[in-house]
Amino acid sequence: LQQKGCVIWITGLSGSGKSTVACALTGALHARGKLTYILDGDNVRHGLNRDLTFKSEDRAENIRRVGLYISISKLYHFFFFFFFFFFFFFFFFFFFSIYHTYSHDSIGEVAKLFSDAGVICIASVISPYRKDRDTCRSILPDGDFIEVFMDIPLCVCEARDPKGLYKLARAGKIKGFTGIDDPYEAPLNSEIVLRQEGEVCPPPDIMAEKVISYLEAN
Ligand code: GGZ
Repeated sequence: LQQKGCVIWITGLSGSGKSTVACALTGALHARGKLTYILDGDNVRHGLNRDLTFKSEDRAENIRRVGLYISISKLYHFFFFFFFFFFFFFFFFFFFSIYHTYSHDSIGEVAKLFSDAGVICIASVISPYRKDRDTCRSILPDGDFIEVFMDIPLCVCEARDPKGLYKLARAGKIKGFTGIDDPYEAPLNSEIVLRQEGEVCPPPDIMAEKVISYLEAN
């Protein structure tokens, strides 16, 4: 079984549905026998990037690390995935413990272990700054970075407000919240734009199918 790895980078405001689409997409890809891995901003920030805040330099570092982490996911042969899988966990925890003590470079060391992995990696991160997204694009071979823009208006995201964060941001209890008092630089040339149709947002599985159609066509 072979598959080619790539990165599906889902960017958009908090509450735009990035994680939901990532889950729907991963389900649809699994149903087609594909191997995927989700890197969700909110989750990564509880682990790998728990030392980072939402200041612009930390957001850049958050994206850089996710991008690095992704660049390691290029296993072209499924067989090798299983081979590296066990070594990954061993080396990941080993290097990651050193990483915390010494420097960011150890992540790059772990990255090497994965450099030939062929996983379809789905990153669902706000990634509000264009230059940070472009940096991630630049470290991958042409065509392997597929940017998906969740083009959902701020007012819709704010009305959803699933975690009540917009409310806190409006009340000044969260500073530097994307879309409120911190910018979101919308992509200019995303491979895929997912948006509302009129007043209605398509269901996540329909959005996921749009991404899959792109993958099949490309
Ligand atoms: C934006 C914030 C903030 C601020 C906490 N600004 O939608 P969520 O709630 O569940 O997931 C968001 C998550 C943002 O993590 P990312 O790694 O995707 O952000 S970035 O790409 O900008 O580094 C959001 C919550 O954390 N959250 N404070 N100030 N989102």
